[in-house]
Amino acid sequence: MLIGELLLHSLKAHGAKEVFGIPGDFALPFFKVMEESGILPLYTLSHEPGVGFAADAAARYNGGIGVAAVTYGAGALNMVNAVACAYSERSPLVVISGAPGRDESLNDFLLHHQVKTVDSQFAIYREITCAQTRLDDPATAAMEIARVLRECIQQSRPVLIEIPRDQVFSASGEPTTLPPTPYSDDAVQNCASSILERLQQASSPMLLVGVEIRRFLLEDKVAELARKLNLPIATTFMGRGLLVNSDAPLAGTYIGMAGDKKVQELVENSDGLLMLGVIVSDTNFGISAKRVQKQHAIHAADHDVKVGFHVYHDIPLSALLDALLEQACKHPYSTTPLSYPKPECPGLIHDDSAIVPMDIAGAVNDMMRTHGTLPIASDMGDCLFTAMDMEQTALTAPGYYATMGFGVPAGLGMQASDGQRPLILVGDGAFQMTGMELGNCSRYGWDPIVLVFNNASWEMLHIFQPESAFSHLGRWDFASMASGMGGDGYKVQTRNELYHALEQASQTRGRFQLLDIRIEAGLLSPTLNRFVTTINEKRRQATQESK
Ligand code: S1T
Ligand code: MG
Repeated sequence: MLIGELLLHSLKAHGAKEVFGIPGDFALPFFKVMEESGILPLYTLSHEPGVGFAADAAARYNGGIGVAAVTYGAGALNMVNAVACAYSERSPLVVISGAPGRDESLNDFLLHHQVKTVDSQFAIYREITCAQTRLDDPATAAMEIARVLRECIQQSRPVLIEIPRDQVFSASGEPTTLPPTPYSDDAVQNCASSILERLQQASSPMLLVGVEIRRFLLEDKVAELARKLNLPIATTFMGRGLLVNSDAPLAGTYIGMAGDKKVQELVENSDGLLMLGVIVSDTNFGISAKRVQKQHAIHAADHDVKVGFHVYHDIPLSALLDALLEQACKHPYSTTPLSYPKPECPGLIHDDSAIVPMDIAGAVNDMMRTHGTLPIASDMGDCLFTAMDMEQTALTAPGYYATMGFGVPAGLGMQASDGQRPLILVGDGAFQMTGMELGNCSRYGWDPIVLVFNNASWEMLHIFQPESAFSHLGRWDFASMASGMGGDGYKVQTRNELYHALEQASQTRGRFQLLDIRIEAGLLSPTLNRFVTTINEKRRQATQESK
């Protein structure tokens, strides 16, 4: 088997369903193998950040690995931000990069796309991937690929595989997979029993869950644990959309002071809070990390479990859940089943008023109630905070790393990976970054519904520093751009227009539908409003304390 084919078969054996990419001369041979072998479908996009975001979102959405194939230097380095996002938000993204041929890199000529040395790209990627390899030896290629892909899956983080252009057609071994890294079952059992003991002693125990439970395909087990122990569950901001299709007692989304008051009280007053797969960060906790009662919190994430002052290392989350489920049967828990009513999701008032962000949530809720739920891909910006008032559905968003430019390509990645039409939420600033990727929809038959929150502003910056004029973006006519890119555009200025455009968009299949929703600058969603108030209050307190 050729190294190029070996790589594709290995990716497929590890769960990859497709490849997103942009070729270059260092990657042409590998792209030739991809196209001609048909082992995995290839979707080319327009700009490498979009390639990275699409592959990352496909992985997040399906709970498998995502693959981004790019050229050496200009390609791979153009994707650094997207890979960094995947690293920090624990998404298993495989980056395949072309590379100079083995012999080319030995002579003294500088090669195009080379930064400092031939290895500069590899060194840069070391910081944003959990494992790396260069396939420059056909004899070890199969094992090297297996080693790196195992790390990608186990750590749920990006990896880099460089394939020198003169090695793609070398003969190599057969694809292989490696068994999971061993761990101590005694440590897992011991950890599980001390967690259960703490939960049992607590008067108000509960679960707070984050993205790792999706990354490691553990949603069903978490739901079962919650039912067995009769514990309420809240998700984090990043984890919103988890467990929506389960019968677990979901209390809502925890975003500290920025979120629902009842959920906030439940989480912050819990004296036995089991956090599973949660990224503890400022955005994720609505700047309330300290409010979660640390001495009572049990935190399992990134292969570590903190129980009080004790830390267990090398505990895979899936093994921990198995042990918890097994031992939970022996513990007596209350049997009155908990249930939380689904929060009332507001609808849209139909009149000729100008639009505020909350109206968009209302219109989406009505649309989903009429036409069925769609998975959501959201960018960073008020669109993501507005999504907190939308019906709970699968949601993919950079809630922690907070990069812009994610939403549009993420939606395309989701539709490529399972065919379902997504709803894309994006601000005008973020649309300016990667919105052009929509031009690729017609080639592949993708037809997302795209809601552009067009407030003519980098509003999330403007609210923190209103005196600066540089946040005013001017009003772009995104609706008119749509037809040039093969979609349909709607300029939407009133609630009635919003309703009609969304109806029309829902009923039109086969072309992307873009609603250019005009919002007066300065109008925020209720969640972002609370988020900003909380941050400003914190800053004010910090300045007073330092005086
Ligand atoms: N560049 C990138 C790639 N990501 C970022 N998050 C930023 C810059 C900083 C930044 C924000 S929020 C924001 C910027 C520029 C403005 C977003 O504007 P828009 O998309 O129009 O949304 P909205 O008007 O709703 O704010 C981060 C979070 O600091
Ligand atoms: Mg904006």
